[in-house]
Amino acid sequence: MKKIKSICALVLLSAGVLLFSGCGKSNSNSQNPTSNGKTPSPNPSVSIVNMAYSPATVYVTIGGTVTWTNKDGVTHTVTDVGGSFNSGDVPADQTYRMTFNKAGTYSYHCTIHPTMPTATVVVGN
Ligand SMILES: [Cu+2]
Repeated sequence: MKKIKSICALVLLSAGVLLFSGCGKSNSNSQNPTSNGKTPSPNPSVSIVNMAYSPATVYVTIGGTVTWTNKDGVTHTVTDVGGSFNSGDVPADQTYRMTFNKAGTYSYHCTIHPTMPTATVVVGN
């Protein structure tokens, strides 16, 4: 009788562990929908070079700061398409910093050069 009880306990325990690990998996997916497998950094950098933002997508933690450095010989801007931020003119060799306190995906572009590809900041922990 004692043996049967302990086997039952073992079976219940294993079922519990299986259920728990299953939950953990789906939780981590839903809690981290923005990073797409990328680890967000608290202080990622973007170069503006050859008329493009590189990398085209950066992943930043909530409360983190992105630094853009203009490595082209001409002035660019870092301008959110949705209007959340705008660097104004960033001349050659100058930097622009923006701190992101709200999770989300921000598309930005250069208002001086409409042909430059739009780039993205993904904010999430
Ligand atoms: Cu530009």
